[in-house]
Amino acid sequence: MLRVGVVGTGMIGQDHIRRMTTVLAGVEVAAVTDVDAETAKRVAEGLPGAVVHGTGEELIADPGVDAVVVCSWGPTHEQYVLASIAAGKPVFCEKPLATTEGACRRIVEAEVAHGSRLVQVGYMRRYDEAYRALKAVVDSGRIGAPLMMHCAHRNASVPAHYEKEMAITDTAVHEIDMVRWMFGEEITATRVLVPRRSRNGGALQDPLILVLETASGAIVDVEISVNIRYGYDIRGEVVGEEGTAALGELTPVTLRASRQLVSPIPADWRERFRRAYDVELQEWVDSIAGGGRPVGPSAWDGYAAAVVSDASVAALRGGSRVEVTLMPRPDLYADAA
Ligand code: NAD
Ligand code: ISE
Repeated sequence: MLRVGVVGTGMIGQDHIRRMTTVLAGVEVAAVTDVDAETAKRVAEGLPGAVVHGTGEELIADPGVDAVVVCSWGPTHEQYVLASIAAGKPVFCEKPLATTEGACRRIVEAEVAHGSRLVQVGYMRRYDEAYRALKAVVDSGRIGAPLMMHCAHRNASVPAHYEKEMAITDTAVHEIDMVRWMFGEEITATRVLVPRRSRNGGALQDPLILVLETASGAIVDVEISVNIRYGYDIRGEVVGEEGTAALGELTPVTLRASRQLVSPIPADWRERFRRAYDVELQEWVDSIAGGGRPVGPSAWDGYAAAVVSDASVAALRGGSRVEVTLMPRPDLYADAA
């Protein structure tokens, strides 16, 4: 049984604890911590035998913790991932790996110095049935060479602590990672278009459109809306030389009544990606059980997404096209996307 310690017991921390304790096999939650000690204590009440630690560092050092799941705010990820690597413990870090290129680079360098993979990043779209089916079509060649992709990432609302640039660093990073994986190549340049502001977005610049260029010359547009009100809506359509392929509508039932066609829309990411998170974490547990290495999205993937994210923030601030340059990829990540 893999004994996991969870750092950060907010929304996704609690959701991952629920799945590790009631859905997945071969894993138990042995320890939790949160800067909000009351939240950690309350969450631990539902976890018989789990220890509540005062800090993430104490949790990581606990000999009763075999592996770490980091679910705290993005800017705090670096310290916990670096501490896990220093302790030689596998660490699943929710996205983004860290919020800046520099922080991700330090993580990559620490893992390379360690000499084997310990880090996996929570880019769960790679585990989603619809995204996997879309990639299978693209890889099959059935629509010819991919030329463009149109994406929309719409949140009904976002928490009060969500700041302007998080539309890129916390939300669009999902598409940034997905595009690298879907197209099997790096993103080489980015621009950000700024439409008229939604009155639902308060001080946020909402919506935004990212325009990403890939190494082969494909162009991907990504609409980011974070106060769309009507639900959580994730879209993607790849345009190829011979056809197009799009993420399917995921609803299990559509209702025709009263002269209307009705199908439900997920409330948020927990509902839309429920199964993807299950598969992602079960595969992570299975990969590291018995001393194995993680095989999912790596620190390199987290680094590459952060470089594009930083470039997009610069493009948003400066209003121009920004080129993306990655450092040479270390051999440790030779099989990365
Ligand atoms: P949240 O605010 O609900 O929870 C974060 C928790 O971390 C809070 O309880 C907070 O007190 C705690 N925290 C903050 N700083 C800390 C620190 N230094 N040490 C320990 N705990 C600390 O936020 P959330 O929505 O659960 O997001 C958490 C992370 O998960 C973010 O990185 C976010 O991007 C990511 N996330 C990923 C997905 C996904 O689809 N993969 C979905 C939601 C959130
Ligand atoms: C959140 O952190 C997530 O990762 C969700 O998947 C995303 O839709 C949301 O915009 C982020 O804030």
